[in-house]
Amino acid sequence: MTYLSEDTIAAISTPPGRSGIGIVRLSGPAAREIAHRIFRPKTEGADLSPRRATFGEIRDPDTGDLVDEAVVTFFPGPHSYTGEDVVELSCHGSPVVLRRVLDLALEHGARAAGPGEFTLRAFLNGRIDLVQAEAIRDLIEAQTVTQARAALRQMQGNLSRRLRPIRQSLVDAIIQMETAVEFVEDDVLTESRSSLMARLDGAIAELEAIAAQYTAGRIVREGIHIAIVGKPNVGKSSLFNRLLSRERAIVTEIPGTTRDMLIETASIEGIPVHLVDTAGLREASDRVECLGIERSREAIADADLVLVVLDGSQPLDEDDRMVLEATCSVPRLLALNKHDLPEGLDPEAIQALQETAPLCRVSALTGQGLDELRRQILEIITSGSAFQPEDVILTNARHHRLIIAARDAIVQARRALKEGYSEEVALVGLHDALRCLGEITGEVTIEDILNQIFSTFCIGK
Ligand SMILES: Nc1nc2c(ncn2[C@@H]2O[C@H](COP(=O)(O)OP(=O)(O)OP(=O)(O)O)[C@@H](O)[C@H]2O)c(=O)[nH]1
Ligand SMILES: [Mg+2]
Repeated sequence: MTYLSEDTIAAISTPPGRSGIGIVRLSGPAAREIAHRIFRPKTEGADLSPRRATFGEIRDPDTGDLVDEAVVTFFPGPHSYTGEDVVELSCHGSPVVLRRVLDLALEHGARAAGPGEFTLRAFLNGRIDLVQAEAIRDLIEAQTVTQARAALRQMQGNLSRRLRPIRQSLVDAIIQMETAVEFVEDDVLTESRSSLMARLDGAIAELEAIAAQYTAGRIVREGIHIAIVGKPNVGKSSLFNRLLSRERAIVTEIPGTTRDMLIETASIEGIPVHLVDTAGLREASDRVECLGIERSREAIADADLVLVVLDGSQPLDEDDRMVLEATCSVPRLLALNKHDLPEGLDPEAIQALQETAPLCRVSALTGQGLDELRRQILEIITSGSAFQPEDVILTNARHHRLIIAARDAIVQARRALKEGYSEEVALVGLHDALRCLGEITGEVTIEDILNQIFSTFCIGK
């Protein structure tokens, strides 16, 4: 598929702000011509030869003003990022210079690119499918190495490759059934009904296997929220700082130090963990403190996991019991903090606590027990399963929704066949499934089927 865009787009492709190098990118039929107008190679007679870096000057062709010195690379279509002619002008990374170069490109025939438009063109030109386009966005936005790797795997087409045989299998099933509908008298379907069922079962099983990965995939992509809660002064903010490895929150010996919620992201084994430090829970009369406590309760409700902090050097009191009560119905992990001090809880109390949730002894002051705490957090968020972030290919909610919809449609088609409904009913389901899978990668499915039907079957009428 080739999408012929008439206009040439231009944008600054590097982030706003100052840097060593900044890039203005052009894509479209006039990319090279525009570059020629505003850029002169330093070497006499040099030209923008494909995929070669050329050093020279960018000047305003109307006034002759020198704007910057730049290294320019020309990537002729179709073997470029967008599939069109692309020119990259690597300038000095000053926002003023880059804006000026972009303006020159716009004055000489380019149009300002919309968000994602380079990648959109790559998709329209068949350079990448939708999964890969989304993966490029995820890769750029990745906050941990694991996220970046998952995005990279998708960018290289791992999910699309895994879906391809399923789509093919559905297309085969549809062709088999369409033929049966055409030649009712031939009774084609009865013969091959069992092979058809086996095909559908295989597709259902494979889609379920991919969908099952989504829990891990979502964790890798979005991370999890952990609310750190407890009564005042037990060391929540100290633990928050420890897990972040920096002094982010204010810590004092005064109970009620933290008033507002603080959210920061740490990484545990490559999984982004959004930590929420909260105001200590207690019966408070101070208005500001009451508002903070209200937020702490909201944080408990919103969290994927609650880290309940208790002061291990003191016996439990009413406030601790209130905290334990407030978190009894959410996934939680108990941290018995201040383990550097003599233990103040009796063994029965600890035993009783352990029966309600996993418990970890830590010291935010010395860092003791922190590795074990991280390990336990990881175990809870991965539900104890052998979590292999390296294998994750399904991270995107849109893909997950479509895979489930495709699975459901095949299940329905299978039921219709089994219960003896006409083939047309089952065909509707299979076409639905195919459409869902096609939507994931952005491929047009009806054409696929038509092409295949006409190329592989000699109907002869
Ligand atoms: N000995 C010891 N002291 C600690 C430990 N963790 C925190 N503290 C001290 O306990 C006090 C309270 O710590 P914070 O981290 O501010 O406690 P918090 O739970 O955030 O308190 P609020 O924000 O008031 O709810 C400070 O004086 C800390 O230095 C620990 O592991 N051992
Ligand atoms: Mg605090």
